[in-house]
Amino acid sequence: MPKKRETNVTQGITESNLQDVIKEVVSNTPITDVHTHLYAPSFGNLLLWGIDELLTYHYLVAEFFRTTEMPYSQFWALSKREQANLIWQNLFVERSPISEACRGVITVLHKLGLDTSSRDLNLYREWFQSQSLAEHVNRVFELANLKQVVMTNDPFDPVERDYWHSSMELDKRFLSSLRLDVLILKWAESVPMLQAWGYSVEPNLTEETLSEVRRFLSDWVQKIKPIYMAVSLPPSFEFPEHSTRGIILEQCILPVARYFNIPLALMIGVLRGVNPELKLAGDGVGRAEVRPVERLCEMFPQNKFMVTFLSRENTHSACVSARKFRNLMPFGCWWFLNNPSLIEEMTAMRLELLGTTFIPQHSDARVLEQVIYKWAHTKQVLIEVLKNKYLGLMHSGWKFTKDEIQKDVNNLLTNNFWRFIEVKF
Ligand code: HDL
Ligand code: ZN
Repeated sequence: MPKKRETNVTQGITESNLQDVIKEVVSNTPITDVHTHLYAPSFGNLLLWGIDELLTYHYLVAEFFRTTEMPYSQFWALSKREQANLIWQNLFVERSPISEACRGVITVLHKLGLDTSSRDLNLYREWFQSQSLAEHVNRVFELANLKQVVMTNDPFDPVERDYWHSSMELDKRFLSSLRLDVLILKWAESVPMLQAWGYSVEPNLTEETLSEVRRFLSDWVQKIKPIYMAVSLPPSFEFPEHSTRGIILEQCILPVARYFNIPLALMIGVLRGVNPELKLAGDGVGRAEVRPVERLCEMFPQNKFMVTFLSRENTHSACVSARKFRNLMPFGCWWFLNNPSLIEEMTAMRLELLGTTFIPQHSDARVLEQVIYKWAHTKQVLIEVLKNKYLGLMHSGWKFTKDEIQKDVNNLLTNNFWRFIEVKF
């Protein structure tokens, strides 16, 4: 008979203080933000920050155009400040800022200690302009309780490439990832660039070309030391597929990822340019198939796949697939799913099907201060969903400690990711 556990093992966790205990643990657990579009300060203007960048976030641009007949070209011809003024007027003054992207700006201003009741945009501008970037980055990381963020690094971006070829000192809180959308989805555009960089590739995927693409990937893995490689894929993604993307994925990306034991993050379901007039704000979503991901996991058991789908309809089958393959790590509530109502549904579903063995969220932040609201809003939901699960255990007589809650939350907010990075199947 197992020794009866001491009744004081719950260290006084009761139904009435459970929420407070979980709130304290979640609020105080440092986070690894596994996918962002932020850049370390050494990347200069590539790091976007401040109120005008927050207001011209492409999510808000899309919402702005629902409130105006203004021709797209007229808006795009304006300065960022003029665009921000219009967005502030239409979405924050003439209407309550209730959308997730609007409310996020208000959360950021409030958490930074600014008076949101003043609604004085120029006062906010003066405050941001008076900040030193180094101190501001520290303050933002502290407010969001971030340990590290993973950048999205594109070797085909001419501006970013130059930074990687300079002798810049990288802030250790900013980890790199190797983003390969151009290679896999725009092969024809990649060829001349690869040739200019000294890789003897040709449009046909000959053995020589595939070997040179592998050399290119290895060179960049050694140059930027990415924590993972990543590609975004359309809803039509199939695998195996006798196509340029299918062959480059199977013959180049997967072998190099295996050799360096780094995961491949698959971000599936984006329809690029549904409305090109909206530029970055013009992408849409489509329901994808999950079977191709299962085939990848089965055919390449030594590869590690982080996966996030853009369509809500894919969430459940992705959880079931993750139950079948330990080399599949679901992550985040991506983009159009990064809204409290959907974060709640997805996180409850994932906890019920996967326990604490997944990565519940990434911010996808493009502007530095967005990590403040994206994590604050997520943590509010995570606390509520976790409370319900622990309450269910409590009602069945299960005893647990604050340390055990802390271990679970450490796994969810950082350790699952790092264990997946380090594990070798
Ligand atoms: O492809 C991606 O990584 C997406 O996250 C896009 O960058 C998208 O524009 C975005 O910012 N979503 O939040
Ligand atoms: Zn992204």
